[in-house]
Amino acid sequence: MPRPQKILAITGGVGGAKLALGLSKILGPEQVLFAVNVADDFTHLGLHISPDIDSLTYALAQENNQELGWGRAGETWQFIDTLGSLGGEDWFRLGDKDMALHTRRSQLLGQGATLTEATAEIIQRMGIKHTVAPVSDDPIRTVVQSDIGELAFQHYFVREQCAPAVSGFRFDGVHSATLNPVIAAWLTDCDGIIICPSNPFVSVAPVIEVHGFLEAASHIPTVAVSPIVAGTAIKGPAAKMMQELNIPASAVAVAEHYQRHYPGLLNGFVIDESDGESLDAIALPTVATQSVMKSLKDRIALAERCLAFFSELPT
Ligand code: FO1
Repeated sequence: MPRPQKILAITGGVGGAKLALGLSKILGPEQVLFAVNVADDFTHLGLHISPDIDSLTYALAQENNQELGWGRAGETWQFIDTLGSLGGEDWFRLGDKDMALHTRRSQLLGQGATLTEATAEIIQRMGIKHTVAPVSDDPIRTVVQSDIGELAFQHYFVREQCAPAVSGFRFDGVHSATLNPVIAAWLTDCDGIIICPSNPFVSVAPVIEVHGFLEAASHIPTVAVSPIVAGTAIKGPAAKMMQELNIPASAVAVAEHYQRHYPGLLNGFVIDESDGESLDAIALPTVATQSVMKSLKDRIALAERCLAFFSELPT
């Protein structure tokens, strides 16, 4: 297959955003569009929070908080600490700078803007040239089924610190949500899809399960990057979730998950060089490369490797 000229990159949280930054450094806004999960979104303290859009926005602006692994760089916490001292909810740590973004987004939505429009306004103000497209403007919300009952995603992830054992997930609204027309239009003439190393169960699933996505993507070469490296997730609870779902926490099992649940979607799979011995166990064209991204150079190198991989895929 030829090296693609126009890419759709699917991203969830922080891991996906790292590769997205690498892609943004080698592909212009006409060459890559970012399709982002919105199922982690929730309304909190009266504000619309879109954690995965936020992670991507801060990553593309190179304003992400590297110490915390989420949120904005150079953050202060006066608001949330003061709120806590007044008896308010402070388990979801909203930094002072971050609060400005959520306030602005919520204001724009309140004035009638779509999430796509509100995101476009904010990222343009932050100097980002690429398009960050929520997979849908309609609400999609992940419900985590766990040993302590059903939990809204942020309640599971942040409030409960991913401690409950998961037994399944539900994406409320995913089947009635309309695929973002910006993404639908991009899919008509893009020639490659990269699924960034995001959690396949709770970050990628609620993107690709939006009505019309898989059909529109069916003719487009698609490559996924494993978020599981050497049996663990670089960030987040993917490996823990897999164990609780009785799936081995391995890159091989991630590939099998995609093949079983979305047959025909993947044309290629990217694993970390440390999992190189698994190459023969994956029933897809697979490449092993350095996929752990510590520096900007690593992010760009993985982006380059993913793009080059398309031309190694059988036609
Ligand atoms: N993650 C945390 O672990 N603790 C937090 O207090 C927290 C606050 C937060 C605020 C805004 C935002 O956009 C994201 C935030 N995150 C926090 C990260 C986020 O909830 C998760 O990383 C994603 O939902 C998983 O993709």
